[in-house]
Amino acid sequence: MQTLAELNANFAIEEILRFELHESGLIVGNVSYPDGHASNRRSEGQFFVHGAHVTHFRPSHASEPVLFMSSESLFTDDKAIRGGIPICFPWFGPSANPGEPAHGLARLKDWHVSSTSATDDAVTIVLELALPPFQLRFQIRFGRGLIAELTATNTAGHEVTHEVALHTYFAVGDIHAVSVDGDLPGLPFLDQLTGDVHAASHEAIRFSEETDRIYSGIAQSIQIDDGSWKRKIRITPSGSHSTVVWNPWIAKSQRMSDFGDHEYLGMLCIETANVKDQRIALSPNGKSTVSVAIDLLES
Ligand code: TA6
Repeated sequence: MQTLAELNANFAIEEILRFELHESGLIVGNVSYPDGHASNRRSEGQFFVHGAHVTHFRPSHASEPVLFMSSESLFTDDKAIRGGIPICFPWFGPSANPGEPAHGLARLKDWHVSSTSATDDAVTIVLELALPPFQLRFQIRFGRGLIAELTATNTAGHEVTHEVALHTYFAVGDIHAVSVDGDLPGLPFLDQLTGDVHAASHEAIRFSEETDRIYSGIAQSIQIDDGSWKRKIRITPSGSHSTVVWNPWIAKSQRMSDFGDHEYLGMLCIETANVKDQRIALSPNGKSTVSVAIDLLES
């Protein structure tokens, strides 16, 4: 594992990107642009080496962060961070093998920082992880928008399959005043709570109870309309044939020890994924890339 000194010696960018020790002892990369930076595309960002986990993104024109982070999140080697963008790989949901963690292993591993760079428009960080039989490469681009891109390569000598989800937690002012529109309402979905498959509703998605849905099909553009904070977030997936929509609501929030009982009011997960029937099969040396671009629209 790379030490803090090695990371700062090899990958820090003066005044823009610095690696620090989080109070938990985990290593975190903090991204900001100096005041007065020539570009108005500056943004704040944060990611952990643990899980290659993006935990903060706030473009300069935003008064609130775009990503949600639970105030109860644990920051330990054996747990996933609760919020930001957990990387679910190589399986989604519970494992078929007892004793294995939900949502795969990638979000529980320490990744290797392999490159960092900055232009006037953005700061880009690349992290990698060997997770046999896969090699993973995760690229984070903090600019006026945020782009997260995961590439999986099959390093086995035979075909392998995997599921993947960029399990993004979005911060909202009040879930009761949120609607989700764009391509999702035009797709059928599996209700994970009942097992029922529903035809496309063709109506904006609203929230009044625990919601856990897997939309099947290609969604080119998804929009969160936050009536409370009076802002819109545009989500542009790529390489994704599934989209998961989740809000735990009251009872599940109370059952989650790393999530505040009332935090369901201020968050919503829209996850760019390939899961269940949309799992990915890779031939030897085959690659698959899934990415999501997140933009806070000018209100
Ligand atoms: O993406 C929705 C979901 O699968 C929910 O069923 C819920 O379990 C959520 O993920 C969080 O999972 P986690 O393992 O991060 O607590």
